[in-house]
Amino acid sequence: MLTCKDLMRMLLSAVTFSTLLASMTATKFPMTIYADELCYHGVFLVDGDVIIMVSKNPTLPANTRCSIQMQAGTAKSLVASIRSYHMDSSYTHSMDCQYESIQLETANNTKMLGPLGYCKSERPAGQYILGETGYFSYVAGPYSPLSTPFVELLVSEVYIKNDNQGCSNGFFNCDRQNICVDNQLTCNGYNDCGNDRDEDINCKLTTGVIAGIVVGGVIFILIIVILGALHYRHRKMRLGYIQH
Ligand SMILES: [Ca+2]
Repeated sequence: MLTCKDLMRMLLSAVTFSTLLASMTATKFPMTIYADELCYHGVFLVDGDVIIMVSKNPTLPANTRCSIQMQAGTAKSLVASIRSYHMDSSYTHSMDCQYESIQLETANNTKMLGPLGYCKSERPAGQYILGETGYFSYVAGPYSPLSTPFVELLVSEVYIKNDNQGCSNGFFNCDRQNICVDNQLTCNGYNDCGNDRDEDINCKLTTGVIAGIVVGGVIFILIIVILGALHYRHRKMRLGYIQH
């Protein structure tokens, strides 16, 4: 018959096993930073991935110019994509980008969003490979913008592998432009690969593992409760028998 010590041992084993599984599937979520809080204040190191927005303030003054430098780790590269985008001036001044614009730039001054920056009404599609160092900038012209643009930029630190080689240990193969992302960036809800592969294949497995842990945990607790109740009933009956 199971004793209390046996039950405690089983409980500890289950907790250890769950912790081990959780550590094996550790996921890293991006922090959000606001560009205007970092303008011209040096380099921002991207560790994993990060969400960059223009500002927390609902409105920005005219003649605002803000540029932030983003840096990947040694031998790594940065890739950037715009998840959400809305710029009021796009709808009121569609002639050019003199009133307001955003830009993504590489260290050798390649302007990813066009020579004059970007200010159209549609979200810029695609993912841009910036290299080890990249820049994000926001410019407002001589008129105050109606409201701060809603730009949600995802910047991910990746590693570009050689052709016909696999990714190094700890990295996930995006199957796109030789990009490998850290395993911790898979299944975090953010499209770091640029083709959603990091949010597709393994996530089903992770969801299954988590569901298995939850179901297993519930069954385990039920067994403990039932055994406890049976043990209590048996003891009570035994005491009653001795008293008679
Ligand atoms: Ca991801």
